[in-house]
Amino acid sequence: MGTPEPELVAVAEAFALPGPVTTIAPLGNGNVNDTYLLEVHSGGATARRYVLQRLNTRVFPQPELVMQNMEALSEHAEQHPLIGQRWEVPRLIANRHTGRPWLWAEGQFWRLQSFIEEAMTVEAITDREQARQVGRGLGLFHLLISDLPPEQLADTLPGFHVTPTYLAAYDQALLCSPIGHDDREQWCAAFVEKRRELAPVLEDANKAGLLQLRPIHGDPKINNVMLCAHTGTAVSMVDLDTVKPGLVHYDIGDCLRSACNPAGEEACEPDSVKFDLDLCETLLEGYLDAARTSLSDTDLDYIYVSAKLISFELGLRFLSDHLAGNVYFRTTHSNHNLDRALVQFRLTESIEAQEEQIQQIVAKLR
Ligand code: GN1
Ligand code: MG
Repeated sequence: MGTPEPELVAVAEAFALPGPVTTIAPLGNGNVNDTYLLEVHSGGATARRYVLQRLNTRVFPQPELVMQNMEALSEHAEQHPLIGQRWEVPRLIANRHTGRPWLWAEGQFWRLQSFIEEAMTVEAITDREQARQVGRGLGLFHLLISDLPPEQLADTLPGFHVTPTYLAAYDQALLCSPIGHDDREQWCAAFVEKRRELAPVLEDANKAGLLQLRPIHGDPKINNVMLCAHTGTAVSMVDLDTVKPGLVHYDIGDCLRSACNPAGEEACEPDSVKFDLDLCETLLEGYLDAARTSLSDTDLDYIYVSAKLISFELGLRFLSDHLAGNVYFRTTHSNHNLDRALVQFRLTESIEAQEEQIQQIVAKLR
């Protein structure tokens, strides 16, 4: 590995590190923030590792609020540990000048967190046991935050996972950039038109008092669950930017749509996208083993529709961003967001086609 970029080193060394930075390398493949893994020489035989992130302030215009939520979560986790199992919450490292866990430098917002050691993430599930652990990880996380008082959590991203707001944003995008002659755009637009009534299903259930707001993770996709490198058990959930009050169904749905699509979000061939029932069953077993006590029977009634809804919602978000000129999600090639929208809509179709089987799985786990 070459010499780490001096600008990044200067940013990292503004935080209270135990020694000099030796390496910095890009980490993961987030669509919003920039993430780096850094190694620090602390005098011992092994280097200490940290995660440095530049927050996307176009997405999170008030990044201090994001950090405030993360501090509230860390304090809460310290006071309510998950006794008897390995579970870690990334530690926030203080800015050595201000004492706060962030740095503003040249208009950019940075934070540094401890790296969860001896753990790994997967981009696609390779066996059912992993699905169980991904579900169990989300269940444990929900258990951990279930008694975190919602008033301690700011709304860092208003409208995030309120599906009707994405439909409104899509309509807005259409006004500025109408669908043209592109077959794939036309297919997506027709797909959305047929499902307008799906968008408010969870919000309506909340308004009717059937579902309640509580703290959620907001982005529990498969690679945000860390698995122990030795035993494969879930040991942490990372990417805590979107922890805020919401409907747990958006989390359960998001975890299912991400983990039960073995072709992945970036599948090149939309025909390869399929919602896998075995993975769904095992993931829900793992989730409910950990979190069943925090769910009502009505909550369970909404599991099927939440998987379908969040796949539709993410497809809608990708499609809107495609129409708006790719201003939100990072893209690497032209039509990238259109490709991603197609994958999520194909996944939505696959979930719809298997409604009966998914409902049977939920019924069996009640
Ligand atoms: C974004 O940046 P990343 O990859 O953690 C997005 C999620 C989407 C996800 C899809 C704040 O998450 O909502 O589900 O992409 N995060 C935000 O890959 O919009
Ligand atoms: Mg995220």
